[in-house]
Amino acid sequence: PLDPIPQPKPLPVLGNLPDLDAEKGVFGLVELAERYGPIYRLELLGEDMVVIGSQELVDELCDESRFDKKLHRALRNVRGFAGDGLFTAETWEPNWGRAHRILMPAFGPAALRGMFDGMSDIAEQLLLKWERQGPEHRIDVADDTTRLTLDTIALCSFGYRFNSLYSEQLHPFVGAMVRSLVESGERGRRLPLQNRLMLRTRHQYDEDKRLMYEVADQLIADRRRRPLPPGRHDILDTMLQAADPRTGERLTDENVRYQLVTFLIAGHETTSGLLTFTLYELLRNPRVLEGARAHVEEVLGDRAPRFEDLARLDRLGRILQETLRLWPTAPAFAVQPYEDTVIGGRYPVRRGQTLLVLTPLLHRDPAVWGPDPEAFDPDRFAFERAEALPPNAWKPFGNGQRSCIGRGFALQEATLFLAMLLQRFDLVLADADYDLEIKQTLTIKPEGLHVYARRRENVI
Ligand code: MNH
Repeated sequence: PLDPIPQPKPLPVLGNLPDLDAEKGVFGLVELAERYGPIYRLELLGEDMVVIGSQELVDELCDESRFDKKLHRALRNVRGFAGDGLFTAETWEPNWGRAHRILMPAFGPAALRGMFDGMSDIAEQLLLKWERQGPEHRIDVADDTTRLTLDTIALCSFGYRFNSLYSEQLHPFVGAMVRSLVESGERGRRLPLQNRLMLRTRHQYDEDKRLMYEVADQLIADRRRRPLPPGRHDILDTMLQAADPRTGERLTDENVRYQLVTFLIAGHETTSGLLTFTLYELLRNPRVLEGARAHVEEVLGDRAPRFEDLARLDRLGRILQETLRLWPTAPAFAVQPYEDTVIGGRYPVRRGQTLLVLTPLLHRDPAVWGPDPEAFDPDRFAFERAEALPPNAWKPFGNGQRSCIGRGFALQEATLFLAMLLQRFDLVLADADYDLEIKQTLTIKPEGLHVYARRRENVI
């Protein structure tokens, strides 16, 4: 017995566009689930999409023998500038497998250890800046963590210093990237004719793309001119030199350019969002904050963190996990069936159809997270409780072979920064009545969160 997938009644041409509150973005989709349930269908400007957000259904979709990543419309638009880089390549494209095999080890445990010093270097820059600005300076958290994560990914993977923490203006790459991401989202909400008529917007988009490629090509040219000293390696090196262990082939220069743009984008937007949401939650949950501080004091005392300490800072790890549960900064990913099939035992779906896993909804499934899924409780990830979670209940990094290559990198960077921050500063919310406001591009990030950082009395 098959059931149709619930769907709001579509209008001609516009389909379900009017059903969605565009202002609310991905949380508009979460709201629709209150009316239509954890699986519902939407037709949005020709894209037929099934939105899914229960653990039971998502667990089925995570079966890689039946489902592959889908480049949904927003990702196809990102592909307009990220080309066939890892994030926006189809799984069947030879360049995906090639880059996947070449780059996976470059983000493995051994490589992450080698990046520790670079991460400390940039974290130190930001904390020093906060110290020097003094306790009365309003810190724009999202802005400063964006500088932190952009500089960190560029230094650790390409040996390049954007020096964002030493300049008033963010590097032009960031502006170009944010505008392009916003535009690739908006394009998906406009009719094709509208898109063609918006000449100024198209011109800006082309300009931004040109600028991002210029930055990437410059990094490649610089490295060719000045190779790293013998015995040293980084990700850029691996991209330019390593051969695919399966085929012996190397990445083309064009593909390396796309990978650079991809890593710069994927490598900082999400992590700065994670750090901003984490500070937001810590400030709202003083007991968790105090617990975290005590934990850092116990593990580190007043000395600078070392690589070996990271594994022992497990409470910080759980705080990050819980933050990613409520605020998964890359808030959706899509899969498609290899063949026409039935999901949940009763809903027919077609080969190639977009099945959008809505992570903020999945992460609030009451069957998994209990009657109060909104409560911020890092102990949900304490050992025994984490063991008891059903499979695929927590997916902030996507699924399987197409999951995030930078997961270890992001968590290491965030843990280190958080530890150093808690060691040195007491944070105070600058606006006691701050209401969470979320800014969305492809990612989500709190907007307008300001804090004061007051130096604590210790030697570090
Ligand atoms: Mn990341 C894929 C989330 C940090 C580079 N990342 C994904 C996906 C999610 C994701 C979700 C899967 C997307 C999809 O299925 O369409 N990523 C995150 C989050 C953080 C993050 C929540 C930080 C927090 N990502 C990073 C960092 C890097 C990075 C840091 C780079 C260093 N991510 C990638 C790349 C992919 C990806 C590259 C694509 C991997 C592939 O498909 O082969």
